[in-house]
Amino acid sequence: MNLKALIFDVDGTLAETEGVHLAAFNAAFEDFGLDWHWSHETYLELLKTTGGKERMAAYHRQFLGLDDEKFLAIIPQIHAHKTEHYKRLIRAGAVDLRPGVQAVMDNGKAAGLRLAIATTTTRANVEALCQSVWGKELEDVFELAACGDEVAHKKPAPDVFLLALERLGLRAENCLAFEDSVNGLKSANAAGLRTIITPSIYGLETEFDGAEQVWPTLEGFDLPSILS
Ligand code: XBP
Ligand code: MG
Repeated sequence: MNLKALIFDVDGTLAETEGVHLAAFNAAFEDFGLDWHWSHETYLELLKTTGGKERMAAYHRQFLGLDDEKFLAIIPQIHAHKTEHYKRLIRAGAVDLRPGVQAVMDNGKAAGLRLAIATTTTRANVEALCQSVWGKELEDVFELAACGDEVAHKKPAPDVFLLALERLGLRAENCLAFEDSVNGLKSANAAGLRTIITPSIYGLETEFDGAEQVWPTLEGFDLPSILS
């Protein structure tokens, strides 16, 4: 494999951020006086819908059986509040990198590989994570990022990985993806990428058909074995 770049998912892969997303959603619901409070169990089910705005619409329609166009129209405003809460919590140090992630990034860079992001979340959230974890700007840690609202179709569609490949100017066979969920695996595979899976504690999935390798964390993953 003539590897040239590593493309990382963010939520659940770089760090276990979904607990912070959940807290941010519930804080935003309070801001808007909604009698919504998502439990951990409800959120595990809701995570099957990627994208925070899409997730709130899914809760409204599928969980509450409603279809109120006036409410659906204010979801972007609720999501903007949610993002501000998320950034505040991340900046306060809510998460650390998952085990082994920094070593894979360091080994990749030492081997001359380019590092990129392909995520469903917002660029602002990735920027907050980079500041919190590395004290740096996003582009000082990763060469580039492809983020949720930049593409028409979120994961499991391939769009965001295809955008990352386009911006890198690389072919899928020269890149390796890192993901935590079946939606992410499907997205990366559909874009033609071999994918290393490290399941998130917020995932219900146990089967990852199509994964190149599945590891509990990246501590066990041996990048040189892929480089050879
Ligand atoms: C996981 C997602 C995101 C987050 C919430 O993204 O599906 O929607 O759960 O973030 P990733 P937003 O591809 O990084 O695993 O509210 O910003 O969507
Ligand atoms: Mg993820």
